Amino acid sequence: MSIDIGIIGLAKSGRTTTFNALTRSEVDTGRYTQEGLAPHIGTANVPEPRLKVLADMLHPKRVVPAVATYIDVGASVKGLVKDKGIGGQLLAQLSNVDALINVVRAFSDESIPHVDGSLDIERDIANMDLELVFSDLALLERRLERIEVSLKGAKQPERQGLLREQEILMKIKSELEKEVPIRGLMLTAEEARTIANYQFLTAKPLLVVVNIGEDQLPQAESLEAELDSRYSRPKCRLITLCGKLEMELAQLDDSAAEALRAEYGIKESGVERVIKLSYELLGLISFFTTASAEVKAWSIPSDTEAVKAAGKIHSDMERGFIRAEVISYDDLVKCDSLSEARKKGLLRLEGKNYRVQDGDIITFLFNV
Ligand SMILES: Nc1nc2c(ncn2[C@@H]2O[C@H](COP(=O)(O)OP(=O)(O)O)[C@@H](O)[C@H]2O)c(=O)[nH]1
Ligand SMILES: [Mg+2]
Repeated sequence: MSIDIGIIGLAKSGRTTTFNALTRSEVDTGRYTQEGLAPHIGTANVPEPRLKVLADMLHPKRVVPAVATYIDVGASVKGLVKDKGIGGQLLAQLSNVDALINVVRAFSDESIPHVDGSLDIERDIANMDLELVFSDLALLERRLERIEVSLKGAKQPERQGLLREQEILMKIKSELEKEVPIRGLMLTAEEARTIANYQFLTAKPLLVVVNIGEDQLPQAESLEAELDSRYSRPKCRLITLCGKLEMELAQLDDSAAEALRAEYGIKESGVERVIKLSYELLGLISFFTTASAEVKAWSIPSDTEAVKAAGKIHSDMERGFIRAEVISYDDLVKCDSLSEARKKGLLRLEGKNYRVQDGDIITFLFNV
């Protein structure tokens, strides 16, 4: 089960271009995608420099990075609620993702008119935020209506539960009406549990990708800093990315890409930054396994219990979990090999409830 990230944005903002860059795909860009068409789905390796260090030390047959899945839903999210279009397929696709990327156009190109007539980054960001709020409000209202109906025939204790849910939803509704996204609310555990099933769009972490043109590259950093400071909000980040150039870079092999990046004076791969930021927003950490001559990276939410981490690899491992043999990345690197670490007694045995730490190298012991 990988992490799914949905790409939204206005038409012609560069969603498919960004998707291609992230997933090294070669989907046609510049085509008007119609509602109802299948989304583009692709995966990207999660950048993890420690994986290479481990591979150099352990000489595995295979090195397997964690992957993130990106979904370019295609159809414009604008007017989702009005046309009821979002009610169907688009909302279904979006409600299942773990985080959203909103691609906002900053590049200018007269041959590609902006769908709203003019370039305005902040307007586009605000409009999308509003669309997501509208979508959640529509969902909330439908649920509230159903609660009303159920309440008519409900007896205790079902009645009690419905009233409590109604109360929580009303509270969230009043915040949404003030245009406060759910991700910005401090929810109690009970409130969070109640709304978890609805997959509200404004509850998902949001990464705003400002798609700049090649000519804007020299200002990329200052533009990002300026917009980010004005747009800083909980569980939201903003980044500038030259989608078109990153898409070209993604089609090259690593050394050619590096050379071209140097030519443009780009220090770090923009695509890698996007993937890393989405991971940070989701609060994910990495752990590693080294079984079967494979070094593998896995991503899990921080504070995950060992038994759940095992389940990420295989449900049998979760069910038959006995213990985990764990060493931290730093300890292993100091020892230079697992056998040396074992000699020094640095491998710990941990139980089901051990909270996996970022960088742990783990061998799960289980029986089925
Ligand atoms: N000049 C320029 N054109 C771009 C850039 N990013 C995307 N485009 C172009 O904008 C058009 C729409 O891009 P596309 O990714 O298909 O947008 P989508 O409708 O949001 O999926 C295509 O012709 C792209 O080549 C950019 O950074 N600079
Ligand atoms: Mg597209």
